[in-house]
Amino acid sequence: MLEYLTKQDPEIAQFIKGELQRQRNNIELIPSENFVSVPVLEALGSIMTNKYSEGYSGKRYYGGQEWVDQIETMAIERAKELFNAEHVNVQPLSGAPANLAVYAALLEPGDTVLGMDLSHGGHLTHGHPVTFMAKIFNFVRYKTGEDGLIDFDNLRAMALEHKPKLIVAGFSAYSRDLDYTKFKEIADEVGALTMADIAHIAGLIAAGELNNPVPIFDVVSTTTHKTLRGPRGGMIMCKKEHAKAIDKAVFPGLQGGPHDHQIAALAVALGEAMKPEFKEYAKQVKVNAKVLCDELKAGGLKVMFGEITENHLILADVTPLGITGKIAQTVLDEVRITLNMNTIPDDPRKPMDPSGIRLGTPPVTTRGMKEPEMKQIAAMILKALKNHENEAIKQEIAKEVVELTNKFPLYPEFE
Ligand code: DSN
Repeated sequence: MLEYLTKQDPEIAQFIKGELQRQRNNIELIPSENFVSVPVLEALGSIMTNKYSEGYSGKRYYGGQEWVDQIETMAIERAKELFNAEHVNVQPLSGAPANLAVYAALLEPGDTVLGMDLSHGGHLTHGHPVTFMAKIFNFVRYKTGEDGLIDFDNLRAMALEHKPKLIVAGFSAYSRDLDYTKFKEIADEVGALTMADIAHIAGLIAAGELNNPVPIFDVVSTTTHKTLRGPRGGMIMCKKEHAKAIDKAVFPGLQGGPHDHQIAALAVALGEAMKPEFKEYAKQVKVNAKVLCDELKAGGLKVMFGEITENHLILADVTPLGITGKIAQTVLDEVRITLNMNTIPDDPRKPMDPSGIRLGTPPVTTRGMKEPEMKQIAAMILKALKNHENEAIKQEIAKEVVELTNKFPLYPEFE
């Protein structure tokens, strides 16, 4: 691996090799991460990075587009088929730019948007006050109820009161599936447009494992690198009537040249997502998450949102164990288990030292791990958290992690 880079720039090569070893020897549980295939890596690291191609297939501002056009068209066609979409734009550079493009396409400055509160599982780009978007648009945020489900009566009351131009459904830390028809009914009642952000769950939707908002909603945005297991990137799917506005918002509204290497890699990943193996993968992601969730709950963590997961992730309060999310993340880093600290709904603690942790199963499932490994991982997590000041026990767990990861080789193609 990295034959030429190692000769020319050994320091950078060494850092990349170090990261490969980290990925191999750690248990990766950050629910927004995954391990792409070697063919996806090949397309991503290809000469497609050299090309400029502002515009869209058949309508570009630069010459020499005969291969770029075919790649972008193929990515679009594959996405249309997978998600049952009328129109697809594969040029957004990632999830946040995709969401900004949707707002730019559908809204005027000052318009009101109803989105899910960040601490209840939403996302920064759905209107958190720290974002630039929140300066441009008037975001109002809805929450989940006591039962962990979205309180649709309250959502409807808020929609009637605030008269949003757009209602956003979607999340980055919510463990339940969504009933998109309910959002749509409320939006229709108040004359609002609908946007779903499926960044976390696109792969599970593509595989038919979760509800699909694409045929129902006006616009659906996503990243391409989470459960969809593609390169880092973004994608917008929409009804034909919004196609022109979305395309214009992405380019020339917000972006310049598309990242053609990224789009080529996305086309490869979408091709993989069409295969029966990917359906099996998505099913196992959910099964694994459920097992992990049940074991952590039995071990004393307070799982949010009705104490269950219906997708790939779990949000859990660790304070019942007498620790904070920050301590949990640090201790688990020490034993080679990687996840992230996270706020819980209406968290009394601050985001840099919150009450919870967020974890999920897409990467470990890609490695081939199944129910027995989830039980073992949950046991290791609980042991580490309950013995967070005991160095000897933490060392034992770190050793067990390496033994487990060695049984599920990652990128054996690379030395
Ligand atoms: N950073 C992504 C996540 O971890 O969920 C969302 O932006």
